[in-house]
Amino acid sequence: MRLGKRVSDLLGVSYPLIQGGMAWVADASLAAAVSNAGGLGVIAAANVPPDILDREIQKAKDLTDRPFGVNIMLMSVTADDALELVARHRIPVVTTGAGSPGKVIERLKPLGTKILPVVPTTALAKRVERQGADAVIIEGCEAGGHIGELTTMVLTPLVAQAVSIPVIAAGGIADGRGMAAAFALGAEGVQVGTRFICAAESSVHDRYKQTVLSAKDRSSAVTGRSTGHPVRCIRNKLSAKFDEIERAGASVAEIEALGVGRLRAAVVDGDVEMGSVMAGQTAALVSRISPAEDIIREMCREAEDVIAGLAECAFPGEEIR
Ligand code: TUI
Repeated sequence: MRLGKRVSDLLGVSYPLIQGGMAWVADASLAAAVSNAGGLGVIAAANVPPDILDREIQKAKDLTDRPFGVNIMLMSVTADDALELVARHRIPVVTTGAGSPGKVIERLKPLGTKILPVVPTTALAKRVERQGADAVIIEGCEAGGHIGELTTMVLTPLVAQAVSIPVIAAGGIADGRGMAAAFALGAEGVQVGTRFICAAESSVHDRYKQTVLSAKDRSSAVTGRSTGHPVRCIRNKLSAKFDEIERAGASVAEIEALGVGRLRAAVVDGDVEMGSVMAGQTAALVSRISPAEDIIREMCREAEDVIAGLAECAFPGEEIR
């Protein structure tokens, strides 16, 4: 069977590659570009007022005839409105994050929507399978934004052996090497976020893109660990301020207050010093701005090459079989 066929058939796409539903970043123009290139583009509904989300969905429908999805961020105050819009537009695929997707599954499953919750642990993966999820996206802590504690390297095989629905790996995947590794670990698809921040079709502020492009391995920081809602971003004045107030014993409310509006400030206004430049550890691997189509083709081609190369190898020394 072709690699990732269960996932590409489920989603109705050519490649088993989903674009991350990044808040403020994943709009209609990015989602449509990814879908037109054969992946699954996703519009982020987090904190988007219903009239604007409605317009974005309509815009994506105008820009592509291929399937695209919507990400419902369950902690967002607009999550219920997003759920109704997705139902009304008969969106074929929904990804969820930052909470239990029970209500989403109950509302959308009867409509035939494919539901792919993002989860950070094995226990949650098993729970969403029981609740009726069609596949599960496991997100390792290499990812950007709101993260769990486990790495993709460990979470992928653990969840792959614990559930029967397809596992899609997210966090730490930005090229064909990471994609091949995810398949080696038992994933049947990948979700890619950070690399698409620097897609030509991404509307994020140019200073945000340049900050991702300049990132090195140690540029990545996690803010707000003590609140129980850690967020991975690129180290800057804001992340230093988070460290400072956390060390000084600030309350959860004070720490959370420091984060309010910071993602929008970075993405929309280009405030890359006091804004929250959310990105995964793979920012260090992203070195140029390219069209979504080139990103997808390059990743899939490289993954095939890596897998073919490994198949020719053998360990030195005595035969083991
Ligand atoms: O949701 C994400 N990543 C995000 S959301 C986001 S928006 C934001 N804006 C400002 C400040 C903070 C965040 C940025 N990045 N990833 C998916 C994800 N879901 N990671 C972890 C989870 C998760 C956590 C708990 C999923 C389910 C869950 O369930 C808890 C329960 O008890 O059911």
